[in-house]
Amino acid sequence: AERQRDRVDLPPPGVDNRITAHRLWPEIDRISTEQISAAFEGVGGEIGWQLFAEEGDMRMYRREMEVDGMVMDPLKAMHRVKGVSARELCHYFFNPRYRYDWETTLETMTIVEEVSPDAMIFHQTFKRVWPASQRDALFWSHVRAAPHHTYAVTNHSTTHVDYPANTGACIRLFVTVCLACRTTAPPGEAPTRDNITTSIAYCSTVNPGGWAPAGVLRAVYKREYPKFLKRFTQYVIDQCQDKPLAI
Ligand code: 18C
Repeated sequence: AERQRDRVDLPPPGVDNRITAHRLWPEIDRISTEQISAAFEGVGGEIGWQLFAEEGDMRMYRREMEVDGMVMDPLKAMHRVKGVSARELCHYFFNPRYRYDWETTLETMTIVEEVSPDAMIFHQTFKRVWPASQRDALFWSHVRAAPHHTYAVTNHSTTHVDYPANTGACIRLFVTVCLACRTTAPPGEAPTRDNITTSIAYCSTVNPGGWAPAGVLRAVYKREYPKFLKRFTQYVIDQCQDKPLAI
C-alpha cells in the first residue's frame, strides 16, 4: 500500500488544468518558466559567482549582493546523484508529507491552499537564529515536467489575507527557490536504478525581510545550504531504494 500510494502521488507529467484557472496562475507559470530555463545555465565563466562549498559531485556558488544593507546573496548549487530520477527527487521536495523528514530549518508548516495536485500554498516558520528575530514565509510551490527529461519545483513568495506579514513575533522573509532535475541513462539503454544519473540545479534567493546581522546570516547560509542538499538527496536515495523506479 505504501508503495502504491507513493507512485500515485508522483507529480503528473502535464500541467493540471485546475491550476490554470487560479488567480496566481500567470505568475506561477511565468516565474516557473524563467527559473527552470535559468537553472542549468553555467556559473563557471560568469562574473561574480564564487564557489563556497564543494563535496563529491556537489558544488555551491554564491554571489554577494546587498540591498539597503541587507544580505540577499543568490545561491546556485549543482549536484549529481545516481539511482534516483528527476521525478522522484521533485516528488519528495514538493510533497508536504515528507517535509519534516528532510527540512531541518523548519519549525512549523501549514498548507494554506491546495490549488491542484501540482500547486500548493504554504506558510512556514523557521527556527530562530540568535540574535535575529524569528522568520516566517508564505509561498506558492509548483511542480512540473519540462523538456529533456526534466522535472522542477519552483517556490516563490506570495501574500494571503489570512496570513498577514509582520503581525506577530515573526518577520516575513521572501524566497525564490527552484529545484530543477534532469535524468539521463546511457544511450540506447532503458533507464533502471543501476544506470541513471540525475543532474540537480538548485537556485535560491532569500530576502531576510528585515534586519539581520550580515555575518550571522552568511554563516547560517554557508552551513545550512550544503547541509540541506546533502541531507535531502540522501533522504530521497534512502526512500527510493526498494521502490520501483518512477521516470
Ligand atoms: O528550499 C528549501 N526548502 C523549501 C521547503 O521548506 C523552501 C524553503 C525556503 C525557505 C528558505 C529560507 C530558510 C530560512 C531559514 C532561517 C534560518 C534557519 C536556521 C536554522 C538553524 C538550525 O524552498 C531548502 C532551504 C534550505 C535553507 C538554507 C538556509 C538559508 C538561509 C538563508 C538566510 C536566511 C535569512 C533569514 C534568517 C536570519 C538569520 C540571521
